[in-house]
Amino acid sequence: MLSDDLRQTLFDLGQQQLLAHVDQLETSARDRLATQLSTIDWQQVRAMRSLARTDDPSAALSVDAAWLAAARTPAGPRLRSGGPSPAGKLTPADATLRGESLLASGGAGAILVAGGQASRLRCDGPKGIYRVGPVSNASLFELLLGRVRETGGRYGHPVPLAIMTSSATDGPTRDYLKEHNYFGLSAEQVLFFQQADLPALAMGSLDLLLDAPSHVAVAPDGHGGLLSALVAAGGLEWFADRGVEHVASFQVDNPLALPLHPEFLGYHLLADAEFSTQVVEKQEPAERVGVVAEHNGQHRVIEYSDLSDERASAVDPDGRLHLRAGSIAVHAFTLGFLQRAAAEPNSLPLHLARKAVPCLDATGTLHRPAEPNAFKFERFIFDLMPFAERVLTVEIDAAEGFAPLKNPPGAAADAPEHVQEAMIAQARRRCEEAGIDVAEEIAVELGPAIFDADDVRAAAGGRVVTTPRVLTLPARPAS
Ligand code: UD2
Repeated sequence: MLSDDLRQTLFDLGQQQLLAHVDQLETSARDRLATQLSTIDWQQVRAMRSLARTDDPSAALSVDAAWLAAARTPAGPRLRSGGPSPAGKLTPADATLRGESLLASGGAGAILVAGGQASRLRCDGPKGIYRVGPVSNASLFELLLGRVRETGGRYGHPVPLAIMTSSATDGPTRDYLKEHNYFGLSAEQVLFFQQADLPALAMGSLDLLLDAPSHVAVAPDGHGGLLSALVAAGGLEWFADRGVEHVASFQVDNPLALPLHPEFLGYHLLADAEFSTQVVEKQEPAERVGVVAEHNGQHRVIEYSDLSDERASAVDPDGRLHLRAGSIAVHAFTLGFLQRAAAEPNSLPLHLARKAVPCLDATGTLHRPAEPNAFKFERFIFDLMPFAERVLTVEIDAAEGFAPLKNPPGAAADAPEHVQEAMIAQARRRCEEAGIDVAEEIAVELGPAIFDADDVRAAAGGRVVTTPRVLTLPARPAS
């Protein structure tokens, strides 16, 4: 039922076009539309319209030009080499010990950001069900959940995992993971929570759009939506009840992600950081990763689309990019920081992007525009950085921890074949380090239980690998 209040709100905002087809709808469709309209935060829509009126992509940044001009790449330790941090020089051995004891005590949890669909890969459904294992043909979910499971097994304590879905991926993700028994995680170890949607606004009129007679065109509210969605689902208490004090978040599109790497977690602990983040050295100005920048003790991620060409291409005297700490969206937070940030009303500003959004015209015909016709709005979790007391960047080797799957087969970059090459190359390096010969052109893949050279040797079961193999060990039971 469309309430009088709702009709009045639509009238006040000049949005009666959303009811253009309501008289032709069956009761159930009309109810669906009424329910969707009643969940829209109209106060927020007003704020979105003001932001869109400025049409300034950097409006959300609230970084003044002087800050950005003075900003530099923060110094931080590098995985396997140690280095500087707010706590002084850190060694890999110290960090690893600290991280291992956190994992062994059950103090670490994880958040998998999986609200995205596989549409850019030209597939239906959640991105996490896309199969990318070069030998195993395992899906992203299987690879990533397998690693969480085995990390728990290795350190003797299951790692609680919260999985963020969106309206488009929630049902299929739950069904898929249930059908596969959560890839060996226990059902109690997994919490699903769904991020919110935000309506798109037509460029020009700033009106909301319908993409069906009974449905307003909406899109997920960005990975920054994880904070409010996690709070709404009781996720902070869920982690706290399980003894978690630090959570690491990672994206479903990166099968090499190392959110629970003990050395990473150890640096985070030793630096007493509230927010730690993994970075890879950005080599080319055009690479599509945000950069972590620091000035006057404040850290921020500047998204690639918000960085001017001039600033993105500035180089240091040694020829490296001046802003080169490429953000790969693997973060560690203290639970206390997330609790504090959740109480801060404006901690996550809206960013806007121009997108081509399918919509109905006045006659009710669906159009699929080729060019951007609307603004979409998102929040970015890394915007919490300026609120953290201590931020640490930990540099990792991209070949070891970053192989994002963004584009369909055949694309120039970040396509499944590139991800598979990266996984095979990593497995071949691990074999070489363990003294195992892998025949030329043979594809090998590391199973989720392979952590070190001893594991590689045990899994290989000999000195030479001559046929394509997934190097596996029997699953370790989490105690
Ligand atoms: C993101 C980062 C970029 C870099 C890159 C690394 C942002 C804004 N940009 O770029 O700086 O770190 O990733 O791969 O973070 N997702 C959701 N809900 C949403 C939006 C995204 O769950 O509302 C998930 C999505 O499933 C995917 C991930 O977040 O796994 C990244 O999303 P994307 O592919 O849109 O981000 P991209 O490549 O523009």
